[in-house]
Amino acid sequence: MSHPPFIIDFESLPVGGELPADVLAVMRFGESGGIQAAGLLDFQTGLAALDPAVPAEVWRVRGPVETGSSEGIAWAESGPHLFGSIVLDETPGDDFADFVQAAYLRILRFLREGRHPVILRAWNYFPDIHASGDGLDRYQAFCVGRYRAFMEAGYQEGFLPAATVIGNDVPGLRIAFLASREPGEQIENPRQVSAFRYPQEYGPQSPSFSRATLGDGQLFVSGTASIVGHESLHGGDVLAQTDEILVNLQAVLDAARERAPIAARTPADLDLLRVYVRRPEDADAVRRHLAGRLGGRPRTVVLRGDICREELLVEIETMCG
Ligand code: 3EB
Repeated sequence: MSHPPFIIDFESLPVGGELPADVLAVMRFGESGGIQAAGLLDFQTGLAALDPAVPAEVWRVRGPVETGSSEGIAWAESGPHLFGSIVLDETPGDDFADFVQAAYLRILRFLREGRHPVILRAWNYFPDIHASGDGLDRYQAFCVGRYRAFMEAGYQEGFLPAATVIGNDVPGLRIAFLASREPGEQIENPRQVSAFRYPQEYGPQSPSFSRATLGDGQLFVSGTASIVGHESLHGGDVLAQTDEILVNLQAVLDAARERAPIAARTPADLDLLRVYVRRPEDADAVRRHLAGRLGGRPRTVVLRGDICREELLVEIETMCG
């Protein structure tokens, strides 16, 4: 495989400062969650980093980076990749499905007009994910809006991005995405029902994401939870859920390695894990558990976030070359 396109580090860049010229993306952790307070390319996740506090994930590239903003979307592009983000304030009374649909249509239209028309990977963060309105919780409404936008933009079931949807504790809908020139290859997990085929008991519109995408030699693995088939397992037991997730990550790596020469054979070979825990007090135990199972290799950031089903206490995502 060619050299990795991204060099990702946990760094503390000064907030509000000019970003170094080789930075493609910054995912800033912490609950300040300003509306792009630290500059357009500095994506504020609004998620607190726990055990220990990691200030930010910084993605650097080798080639030149061109940056700009249009229609509220901040973007940076380099070679085959465009990293973009948008933070939108909700107005009380907004229909959340409509709000999400409009946000995604804005992104998809922007991409269609440029050189990187396809989303490989998306991160979606917003507050009150379990709150209900009109019989749907906000995650279910999110799935309705996202689906409508994807269908309107011509995304088919076999070309869905890898994704994460996590609840945070700050206002605003925050979407970050990595787009590419060519569609990625969608990878599903044979242990899990594809999310876009989930039965209706989880919501009227099944979630439009793939378990992973392969694009430009990289594997982008979606937020992965303790779900087998379509059911949540090990309710209440965060460490058993963590172990089930490791089995799911192994299954996704196995499926991806049938299609491309991914370097990581097992989760222990991964370089970077992003872990979301519902309860801050679980952070330390989950981190120690992962270190025990995986050894010291994967650098791990543990973030406080709500996973989209209430019984799920932990979710893990990764990417690798
Ligand atoms: C799951 O597997 C857990 O709706 O985009 C994980 C990653 C989850 C992405 C999404 C949802 C999404 O169903 C939840």
